[in-house]
Amino acid sequence: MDYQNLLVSEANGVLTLTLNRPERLNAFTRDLLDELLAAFEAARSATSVRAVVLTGAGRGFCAGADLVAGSEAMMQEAAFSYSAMLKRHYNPLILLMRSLPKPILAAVNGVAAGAGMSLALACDLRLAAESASFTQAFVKVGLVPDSGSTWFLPKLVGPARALELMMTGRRVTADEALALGLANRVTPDSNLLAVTQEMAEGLASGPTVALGLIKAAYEFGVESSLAAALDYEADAQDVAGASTDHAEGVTAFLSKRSPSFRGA
Ligand code: LHQ
Repeated sequence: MDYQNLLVSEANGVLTLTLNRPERLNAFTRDLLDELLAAFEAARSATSVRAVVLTGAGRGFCAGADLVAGSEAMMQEAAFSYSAMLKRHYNPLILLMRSLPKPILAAVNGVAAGAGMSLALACDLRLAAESASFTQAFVKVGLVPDSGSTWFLPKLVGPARALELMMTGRRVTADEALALGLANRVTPDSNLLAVTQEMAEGLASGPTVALGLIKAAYEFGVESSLAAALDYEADAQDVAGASTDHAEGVTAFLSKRSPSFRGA
């Protein structure tokens, strides 16, 4: 696919997707969302891709819905509705990211606002540059959190803090995001991509089948009863146990050497 709003590169098992509308802090248009969806679909089937990094070009990560494009569409399209827009372009992307059986790391290089913050929350790990920030900007323009923020945020920071962030829309610095459990790590601005790539390569050289199952089992576990989670884990263990990487992991342990996982 020929991407107009996205930069795509691959190195050492890591696919990097860079949102590329820097003049609008990488705010979402339908085209950008559709390109992201296509890129994640391609990442799902590409066996060479074993981890994905998501970042933004310029000084922003993603400023959420493009309010200029949104108001133009509202004026021009009689049938325009936020609900239809979310269900058609945003929600499938968030669901695809959560079901992708490969780790997704957000390299949050600048502000992540509104649905741009939801995008960061939909990743498995968030590494933030010192100058990055997070804001549930929806309320500032009289909207409600969407693209998964109502689901992700309470799980990460707890209900009291989630409601505060959603109701005030206040901007959270990278250091506060780390303290709240929103970010996994904060790095100097100049190191963000190198540190993220290093971490992504570590995951990309891991047992990809198990990592995909960990993601699915985590998602299932947080929503289920203990009995159901135990069953899910047991079934997932059968699948992981049949992988060649499991055999390699055990052989390497017994031989007192580092495992060489192939991702199968
Ligand atoms: C922007 C944007 C932007 C366009 C900065 N759009 N141009 C989903 C789908 C369906 C329905 C509706 O809702 C949603 C979910 C949502 O995401 S709603 C929330 C939408 N996002 C926002 O409300 C955030 C709006 N932006 C801001 O509040 C600020 O720009 C932040 C806090 C992100 C950054 O502030 P600054 O660092 O001071 O940058 P800036 O405001 O100067 O922005 C730089 C440029 O980017 C500027 O353009 P200009 O031509 O003046 O240089 C902004 O107009 C443009 N920009 N966000 N969402």
